[in-house]
Amino acid sequence: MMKVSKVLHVHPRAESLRIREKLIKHYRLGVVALAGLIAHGRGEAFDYLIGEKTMKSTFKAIKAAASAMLQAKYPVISVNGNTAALVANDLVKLAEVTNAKIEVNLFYRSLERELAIKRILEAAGAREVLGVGEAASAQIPEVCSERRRVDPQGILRADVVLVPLEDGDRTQALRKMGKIVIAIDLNPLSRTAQYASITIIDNVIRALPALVREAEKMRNEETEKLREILSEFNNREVLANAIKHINLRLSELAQKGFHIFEDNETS
Ligand code: PTJ
Repeated sequence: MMKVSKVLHVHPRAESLRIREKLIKHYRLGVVALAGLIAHGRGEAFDYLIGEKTMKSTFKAIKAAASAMLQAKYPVISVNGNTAALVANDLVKLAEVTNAKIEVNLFYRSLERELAIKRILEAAGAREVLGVGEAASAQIPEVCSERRRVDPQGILRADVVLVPLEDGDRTQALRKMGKIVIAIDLNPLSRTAQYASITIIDNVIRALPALVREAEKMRNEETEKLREILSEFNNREVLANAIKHINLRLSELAQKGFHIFEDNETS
């Protein structure tokens, strides 16, 4: 049997396999939850439908998200297992550019996982990691999962919270608390995507670096300009455009018949 490392050089979907390997490795290291592997599979399915490229309408959401984070008085980035495994460096860079706090917040909470994620973030350059152990001493009302536990110096007092790979209940609860919630989720139909103030419908692998680039570009903009970007942003439109994009893409593919397997069939 061919070793995975060899397959990675020749496989047509090598990048996708590399990401899977990274998640499996981090599952074994106690960073990613077992359910995180399943959640990634759901994400991959939507990425296939989207075309594995950032959609035009998503760039609008990325711009609005950068503008919201740069305008925020107290922005916080919520980090879970999958995002720590996949984009730790970009999370730390984003925190630096937008002057945001980083907080570990898990659906499947355990002190071991919190510490493992903290170590990864620190290795990526984070100087402060909130929400670990006793530090997560506050609770978000109306959330029954472990995600309700937050740091009083972090998510509890934040005005803007970035939540990559979130669940719908907490997104809704954070909105009810008056916070601006920025979600990153490949599924435009998920409750998180629907409830967030700004939904970046994209793979965290692409969305995080794009968000860092946008924040770097915009960090010296006038506050007035940043406000204008945010006030003109319409999340309903972004969600509708993503669904239209999938719909159109599938219709075109259905008309053409086979697409990606064409070469294989003739060779
Ligand atoms: O690390 P923990 O303990 O917080 O647990 C993490 C998971 C992901 C298991 C937990 O947050 C969970 O159960 O999430 P859900 O409710 O399954 O939601 C995950 C969402 O993220 C789904 O809508 C997926 O489509 C989406 N998703 C998965 N992988 C990616 C993604 N979105 C963007 N980029 C991805 N790579």
